[in-house]
Amino acid sequence: MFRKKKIGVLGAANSGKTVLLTSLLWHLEAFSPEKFHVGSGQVGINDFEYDKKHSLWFNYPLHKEIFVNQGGWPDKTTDYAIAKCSYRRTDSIWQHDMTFIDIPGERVSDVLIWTSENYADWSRQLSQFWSGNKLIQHCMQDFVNNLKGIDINDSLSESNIWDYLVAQYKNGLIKLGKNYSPFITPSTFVLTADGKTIDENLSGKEVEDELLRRPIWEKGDFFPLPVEWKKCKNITLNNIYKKCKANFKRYRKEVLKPLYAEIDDCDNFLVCVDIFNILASGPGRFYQVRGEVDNFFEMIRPGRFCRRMIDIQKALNAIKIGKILPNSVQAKPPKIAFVATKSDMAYDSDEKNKLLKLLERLVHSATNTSYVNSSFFTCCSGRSIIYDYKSDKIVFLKEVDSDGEGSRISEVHLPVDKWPVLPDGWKCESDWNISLYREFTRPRFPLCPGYGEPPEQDNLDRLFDFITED
Ligand SMILES: Nc1nc2c(ncn2[C@@H]2O[C@H](COP(=O)(O)OP(=O)(O)OP(=O)(O)O)[C@@H](O)[C@H]2O)c(=O)[nH]1
Ligand SMILES: [Mg+2]
Repeated sequence: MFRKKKIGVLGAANSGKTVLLTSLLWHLEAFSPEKFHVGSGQVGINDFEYDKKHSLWFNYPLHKEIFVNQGGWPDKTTDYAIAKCSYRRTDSIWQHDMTFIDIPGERVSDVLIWTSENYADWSRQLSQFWSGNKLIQHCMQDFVNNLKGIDINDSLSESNIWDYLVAQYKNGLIKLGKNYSPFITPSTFVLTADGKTIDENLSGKEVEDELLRRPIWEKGDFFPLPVEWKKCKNITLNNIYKKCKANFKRYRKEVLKPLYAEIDDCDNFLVCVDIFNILASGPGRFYQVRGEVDNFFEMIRPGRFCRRMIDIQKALNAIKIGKILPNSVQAKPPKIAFVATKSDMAYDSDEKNKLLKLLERLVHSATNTSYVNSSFFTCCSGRSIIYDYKSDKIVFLKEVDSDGEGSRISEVHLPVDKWPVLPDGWKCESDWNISLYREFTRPRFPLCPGYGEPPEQDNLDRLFDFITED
């Protein structure tokens, strides 16, 4: 007898999804009641098994090995991956079968392509989104102006106009990237369908040149266009519209469908948000994450039929009949755990409270429905800093030297007043000083507790309880 659940792990690139999933699986596998409290704290986890049969299985053993043998973090995710495991709990007779879906964060920016009704709807919604924020609008302004300024009586050929618009759209996306707002869609511009990212060793100008050389999507570029182009009498504009529309449809089917079909099929979701990175990036990133959460919420909001079922279930629960129905026929709203990741960087309980408030305020508009069961968490999946109360210093590891025989790592003790303090709320655009938060985004090493032991976690166990319990 078993219970099954499928959980989508979502969030922007670098938000901490893969580390969270790796740490969670590891704590289940090497379960220790002192390090991972399940349920009341008395519950044990046994018989953990990891299933590698799926062709796109999540390479948990490799991620773990990087922690253990290299003292590093897992690699960036370049394609979606499926983590299937089973275990038993000492407080239950069931075998629990859990499936987690890890995705490359870049694809989250494509949620609007997936959720919009068609190409025209996507074009309309995307330009609406751009106009909602000054910075984003500024980045895309040249592209938008050039669309309006295209002279249909000009002698430019269709392919000239096409190339011109592709270049303009790419320039806009590059500007977004430069302004820390990677709302880059179609996302294949920065992470190709076969998983190629931009070479990390390239510098600013080289990255830009490399991006300008790349297509938006290898199989056919597309970008949003005004719906008037569809109906207009000019055959050139009409053809360009048709071409974008056809490529949009194909992109949905070939790039997004496999991944989003998995997400559509999930019971519950973890949405990872890196608040530290948003603070260090500024308003563009803030609006991007909020926009993506809103779009994603629209996607998982139960349809009208399911909402009615949930209402019936709630009425039955109110008269205490609902709970005696078999689990399989109970209609439940999907659960969403919004997670402020990397919470070790909020070094004490006051900072952690602020972190939670920032998360709640960021996603507030999306969570305002009783058809979704949402909850908020701060979580550390792999500690990389410690606050030493005695010396009032922040301690972390730093790579100091590479002498050909491997690198040496030393400890840094930073006075706590040199560590950024979280704000009490989100700043308006003019008061937002990103330089105050730069320290948060410096790469750091995980502090491995002991050879082969799972990384030190905080709240990952509470998160596990929420997302897996019925
Ligand atoms: N301090 C700290 N850093 C973390 C923690 N989790 C992740 N990180 C850092 O965040 C980086 C990105 O984490 P990943 O889990 O790879 O991010 P991701 O969301 O899977 O990113 P993509 O694969 O690009 O979508 C890691 O390389 C670490 O540097 C944490 O709990 N604490
Ligand atoms: Mg990842």
